[in-house]
Amino acid sequence: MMQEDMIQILKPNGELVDSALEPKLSKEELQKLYHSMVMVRLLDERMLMLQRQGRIGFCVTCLGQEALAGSGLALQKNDWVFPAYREYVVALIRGMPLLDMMGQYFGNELDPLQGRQMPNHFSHKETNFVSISSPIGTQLGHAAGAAIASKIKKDKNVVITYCGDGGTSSTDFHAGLNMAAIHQAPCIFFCSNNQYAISVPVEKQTGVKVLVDKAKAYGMRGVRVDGNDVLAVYQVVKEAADRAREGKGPTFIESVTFRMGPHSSSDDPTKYCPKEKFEAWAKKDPIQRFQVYLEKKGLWNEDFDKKLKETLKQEILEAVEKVSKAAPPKISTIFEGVYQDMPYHLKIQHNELLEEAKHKGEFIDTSEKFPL
Ligand SMILES: Cc1ncc(C[n+]2csc(CCOP(=O)(O)OP(=O)(O)O)c2C)c(N)n1
Repeated sequence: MMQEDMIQILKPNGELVDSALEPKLSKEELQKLYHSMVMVRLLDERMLMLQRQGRIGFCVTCLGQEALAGSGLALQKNDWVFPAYREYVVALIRGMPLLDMMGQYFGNELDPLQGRQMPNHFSHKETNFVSISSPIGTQLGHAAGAAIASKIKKDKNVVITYCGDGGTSSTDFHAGLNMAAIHQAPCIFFCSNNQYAISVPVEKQTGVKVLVDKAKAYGMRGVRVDGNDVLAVYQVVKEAADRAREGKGPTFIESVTFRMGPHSSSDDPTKYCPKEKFEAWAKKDPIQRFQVYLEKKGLWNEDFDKKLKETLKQEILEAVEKVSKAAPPKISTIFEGVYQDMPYHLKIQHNELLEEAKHKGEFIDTSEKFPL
């Protein structure tokens, strides 16, 4: 496949490439897409700010990759998501509450994970959003396994998993795609080719010209899509999910996009990425492109946008306000959550920890707050 080949429904200027390709989405679905894309952009800006202020330890952003929302909308409620770390817009659009997300950033008693994961490594049971993997690629094998299980159980659930361009060079990429293809499992491998794996550009990452060609090696259907076109992302994932549900096997999707921010709050992209690249990709912004489409449909104007952003910013500020005041997780939580009934050796360790902390004067409070 050539580099310029990719499925596109909206041109970078927001016009339809061909009206016959336009997905039949309701007004509510289009609004849901826009709402989640704007929400995640505002959330990213705020969280990066809080990290710089030292109020949270770490964050990853999805700046420029908000069209990932389309993949979340294309799934059904009981489908499973095995994410990398940039796809929390998928969790948002599938219904993960903002307060749970905020709790996870702060890692306190309002964190559903009680501070056991790195910040920004969400998981949400109710929406089948499995814990974000930090080690590159591990989620691909987990997803293949879950998809094989779904096939055996005949439950018609589809599994989607995500990785970056760097993720396609991992050993788990091979293991995951190979297993899913052998078993014709209902699995979608969604690769966001955002051009960099931290500081390594994609051309130094792999010998192939386009990542979608890797699908061929596994005898898997491959699709290349404009990753800044939310309608195209929705459409290719919907098709892949329909095929998977009908027993037609897995699909590998290369979504061509660009990371418009740092790799994480610990990175400075100006050290390795020429500013011309940022300028060129800014013209393909997924949110602006979608705005033009929505405006033509009578679903967007500047006044509406201003009000929406004010409302969402307020929602974020209220969540920050509420969560940042919460207490640390209870110290007993380090011993809970693994076994249904705490085994005796953990009970001993638990009591020893309380005693030792008391002895050192670190805390004597039996409300069992972490001595942080
Ligand atoms: C197995 C493993 N090796 C190295 C790392 C360190 N690391 C974290 S993110 C990253 C780059 C990943 O790039 P890519 O897959 O393209 O995803 P992106 O961050 O661009 O979304 C690396 C090397 C890791 N987390 N796990």
